[in-house]
Amino acid sequence: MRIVVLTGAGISAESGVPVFRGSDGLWEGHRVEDVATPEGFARDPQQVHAFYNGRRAKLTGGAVEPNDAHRALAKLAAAPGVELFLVTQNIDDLHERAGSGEVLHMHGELLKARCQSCGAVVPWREDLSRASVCPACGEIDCLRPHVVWFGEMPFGLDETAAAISRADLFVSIGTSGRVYPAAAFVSWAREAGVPGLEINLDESDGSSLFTESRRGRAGELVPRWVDEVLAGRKDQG
Ligand code: BV8
Repeated sequence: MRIVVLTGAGISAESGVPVFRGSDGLWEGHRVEDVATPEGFARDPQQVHAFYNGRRAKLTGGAVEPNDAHRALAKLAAAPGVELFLVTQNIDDLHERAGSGEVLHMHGELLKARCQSCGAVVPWREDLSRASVCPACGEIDCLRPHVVWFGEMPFGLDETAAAISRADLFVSIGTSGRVYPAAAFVSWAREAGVPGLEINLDESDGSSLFTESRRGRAGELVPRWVDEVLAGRKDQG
């Protein structure tokens, strides 16, 4: 059975990683234009570094752990007869830490830095600043977070489109369906005749496009859905 799963910030919410839109959302107190665009970085690199340094320190600080939803997807991927294509909008490493081997981070990764001089992408767990030295070319004032900002091309779109077109099921977990092209994946699935299942705490912008939409916490609903699939019952519930 070929399944494509797209995850968003909602799957990491129960691990203590703040989502973007909500009362204490990440965009509160920050203008997207200032901290999540190339223009914002060019204008004030230190402000952008501070925004990502704070998130990186929280992620690596020991208080953030994968939750049952991350673990259930790792279990699904390991099941015989299941071919799972996991694409995430999240820049945390919780899928990997839960045991998922292949994760496509379409919006990049918080624990990597990219050199604007030599193009190297390197693991990075500390604070980034203009004084950081590229370990590949030795330059300074050249490293940026290896994340996709607004206006930048997401990673792996062709692979994702191909995986959706040949899938038996497309599942979206924990995303508001606000940001494109990720928010269009459910439409790509519909065009290919692939049924869509949404698992989300609230109604999302794309909920009406799914064959089925389940309301609730990922930590509770994702393990239950995975058990349904593994028991061979119809995964449409
Ligand atoms: C691009 C990385 C060109 C950085 C992020 C007008 C119309 C259409 C599109 C556009 C437009 N104007 C501009 C655009 C393009 C733009 C865009 O979509 N803008 C939006 C605002 C309209 N997109 C881009 O610029 C993208 N690039 O378009 O390039 C292109 C396009 C196609 C082909 C080639 C080239 C790049 C966008 C990437 C930006 N980077 N993140 C970082 O992390 O700092 S975006 C960031 O927000 C996330 O990665 C994610 O993608 C996005 C949305 O976040 P969510 O994950 O959905 O989180 P959110 O808080 O919104 O929602 C959480 C959900 O979880 C809620 O629904 C909640 O109910 C639920 N939830 C909460 N708790 C739980 C839960 N669910 C279950 N259990 C729980 N416990």
